[in-house]
Amino acid sequence: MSDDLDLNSLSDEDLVAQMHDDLYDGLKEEIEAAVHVLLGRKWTPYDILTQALVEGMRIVGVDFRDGILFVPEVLLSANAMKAGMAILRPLLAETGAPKVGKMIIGTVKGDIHDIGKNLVCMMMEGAGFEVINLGINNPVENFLKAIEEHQPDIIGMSALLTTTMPYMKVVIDTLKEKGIRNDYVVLVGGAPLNEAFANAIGADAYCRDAAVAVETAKALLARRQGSVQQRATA
Ligand code: B1M
Repeated sequence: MSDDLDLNSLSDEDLVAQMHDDLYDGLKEEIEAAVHVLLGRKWTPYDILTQALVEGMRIVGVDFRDGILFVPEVLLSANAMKAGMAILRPLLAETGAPKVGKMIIGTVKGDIHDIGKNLVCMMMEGAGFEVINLGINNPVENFLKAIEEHQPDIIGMSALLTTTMPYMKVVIDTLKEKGIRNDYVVLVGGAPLNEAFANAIGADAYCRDAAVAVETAKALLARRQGSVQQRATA
């Protein structure tokens, strides 16, 4: 972005296009400023997140795939994205709703992608879940430790690489070996996954995006609570 560009003078449409460019160029401060401008224009945090930030990152992803952008550039984009998300996080979490359940979530071993997972955390918090974010590159031991410490309702796993997604099965198989698999709802997500993969590894559901993760978590918890009540009254 040129130094003398006044973000306030841009229409919403041009500002969002400018944000896509700034995200592409990894301009953290410009992204932060633009997020504030859109908030000032009464955009919802969710619309800013999806239309400006996630869409901008999608464009980055296409050029990364096509060899036009490289890791150092994409890292700058990721930092700019995270800076925008940091402003929106408390706003999305500000629902004041009673906690509807607890989730631990982490990116699995060997994988350091965390933007999508962090987005899931934000949306789940916004929907009233308590979320314990285990970060990136988590071996099964980290999941087990967090389960013991936090007693969650839901275990979430994220993987963005075809080489790391099989590790999700290692985690689920370990839960099975310990006889605790059915004590939790297990949700998985990440760009290379699909429903068939989630079924094959024994997860409860594949979540295409953060909004689906929220809907799925609510639906599966409600079903689980329903069956517990049914057992209690039978
Ligand atoms: Co990476 N990378 N990357 N990368 N990177 C991908 C994933 C890739 C598809 C790019 C490409 O080639 N087109 C490709 C994977 C190919 C494959 O495996 N088939 C790839 C590669 C190859 C690599 C490296 C190997 C590159 C290299 O070193 N040569 C390397 C691996 C490092 C490692 O993990 N060991 C690498 C590194 C990096 C960076 C560090 C530079 C950076 C990550 C920075 C960070 O995350 N802090 C990076 C990025 C940014 C990407 C792309 C461009 C964008 C990912 C992203 O943030 N998307 C990505 C291309 C792409 O995906 N199109 C790519 C935006 C985000 C909002 O979407 O993560 O899909 P997403 O999350 C969504 C859903 O998937 C879902 O909800 C989210 C929100 O709606 N979801 C969940 C995700 N997790 C969930 C968990 C749930 C539920 C839903 O639990 C319940």
